[in-house]
Amino acid sequence: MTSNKYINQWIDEMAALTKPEKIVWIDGSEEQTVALREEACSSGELIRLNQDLLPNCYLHRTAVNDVARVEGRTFICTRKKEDAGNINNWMDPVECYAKLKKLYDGSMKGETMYVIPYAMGQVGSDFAKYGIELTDSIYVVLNMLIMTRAGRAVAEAMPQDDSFVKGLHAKGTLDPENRYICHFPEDNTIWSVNSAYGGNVLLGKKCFALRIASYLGRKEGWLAEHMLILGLENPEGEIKYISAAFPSACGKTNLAMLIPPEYYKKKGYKIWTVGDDIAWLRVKDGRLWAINPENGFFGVAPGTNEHSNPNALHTTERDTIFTNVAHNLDNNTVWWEGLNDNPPTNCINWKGEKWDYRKYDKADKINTSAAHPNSRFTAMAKNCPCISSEFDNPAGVPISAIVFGGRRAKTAPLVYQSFNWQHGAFVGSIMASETTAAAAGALGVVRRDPMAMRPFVGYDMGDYWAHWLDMGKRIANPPKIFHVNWFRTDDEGHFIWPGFGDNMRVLMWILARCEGKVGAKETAIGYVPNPEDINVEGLDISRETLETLLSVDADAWKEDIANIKEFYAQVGARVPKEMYEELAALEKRLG
Ligand code: OXD
Ligand code: MN
Repeated sequence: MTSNKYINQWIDEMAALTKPEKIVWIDGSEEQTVALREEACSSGELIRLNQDLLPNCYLHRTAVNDVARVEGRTFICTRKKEDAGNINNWMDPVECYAKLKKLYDGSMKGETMYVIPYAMGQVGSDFAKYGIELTDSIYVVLNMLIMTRAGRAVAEAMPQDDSFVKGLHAKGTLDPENRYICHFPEDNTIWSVNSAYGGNVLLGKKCFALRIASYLGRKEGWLAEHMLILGLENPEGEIKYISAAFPSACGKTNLAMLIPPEYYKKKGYKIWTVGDDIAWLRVKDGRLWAINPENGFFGVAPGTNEHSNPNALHTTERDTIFTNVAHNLDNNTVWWEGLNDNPPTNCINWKGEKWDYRKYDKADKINTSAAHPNSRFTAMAKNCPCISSEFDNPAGVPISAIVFGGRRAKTAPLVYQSFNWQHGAFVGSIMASETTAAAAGALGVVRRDPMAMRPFVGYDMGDYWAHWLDMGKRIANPPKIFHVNWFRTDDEGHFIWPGFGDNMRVLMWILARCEGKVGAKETAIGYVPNPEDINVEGLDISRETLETLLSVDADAWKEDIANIKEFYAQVGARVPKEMYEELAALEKRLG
């Protein structure tokens, strides 16, 4: 499909290693895609769902021990260890290639190796980057056809050089002890073996669009971030764009697809989704412009419902691959916890076993829930009812505000604004959140997750912060930087902010601040809204609760500072001095 000698030579080498029976190029045609779906349904890899209720929708189950990203088995393989930094796992590239070659050797014997040419970003745009994923999994092919722009047109548009990102995936034996997700940023290469879970094997997403792209972004002067992008349209038809970084499974998809509260809806306000997970940001005409390099959504299913995110729900009603959700045998559809209050009685759970809803125990979700807590939908952006008209615009959208956020029961107020870009980058660097099911490991533990990029920076974290500081110097009109926390609780652990659509009230304050239309209270941590400036019309919330939501507890912050210092020490020698200056200034302001 290509005359690019670098691509053909690399495919030959990888085929000599993995020894597939045949090699098939993915052309992106409907005919080939239909045939692959057929094959996956015959082998049991996919289950065809009720085509009247869920046209062109399928269900897939991964192995029980292969249901989330595995950060402990994810490596950045730079020649010098210090270039990967202390936060990433590191392996010497020579050692890593040798180790993984043994695992790949003959791993595709008797199987087909699929060659997927794909683009992150609009083909032909300044932002676009190209990759090829080789895989022995039809599930991966069908997901990549949703999540990226893939096929013949991309192969033909790829430059005639070796700048493409070389991705090799083999299911192998799915042995968790030999599972590796390895990145070689100096070689534009990604090797993934012994997994079939999306975040580990859809190589265009986390591996390329964040880890490799963040490395390229530093080299080339742009940013690859774990951010949603949304447009907020006012009744005059003017649209302002916001990008926001929250850790995995903290509601990026919900915020990106938010439905405005009645009060704003009636006035004509609208939200448009440009992206729900990844933003690539470049400086142009003195502003920061963003694209979503993806073509679909790989969203968390549990909790998605008609109230929390009707737009996501409707996006998944056609052309969707569901992974590890429950199978309702009564009507051959899908179900997950939080979809509605009617758990199916004739149901197969995410493990493929008969499921009894009466045994569900919130304290042991993994073993008793119908859907895995990290079960997913892979759905097409173009099917989203609120997809932005700018989604496909190769120029991207200009960003007015950058929002950081985490899941914090205490400490962080509902919203605050940083004093300037440098302070904003500092606010990003000290982000923290309680862990979720998107990554393997303990849940609900507070961990520092700078810019929501802890698992995704393809180089040293200190260098990454320095790159943020540099970027700020290059933008004449930089976006204002904010921090939000939708997850504050009372002493009994109940959320005190309604969240979901009502988060729009906070976005309105953020945009009003960007336009200099509203005041704020200056506190030790930044500018916090005066309670009367958050519009709560139609909300049942007391003034006292609002004051609690906006309060800054100096003692809690002082405790946090000790933890931040430990984290900075762990990041190590390359933490920019500006970050330490900001930390010292914060400490001083707290008194
Ligand atoms: C994701 C994640 O899948 O962050 O987006 O884990
Ligand atoms: Mn994500």
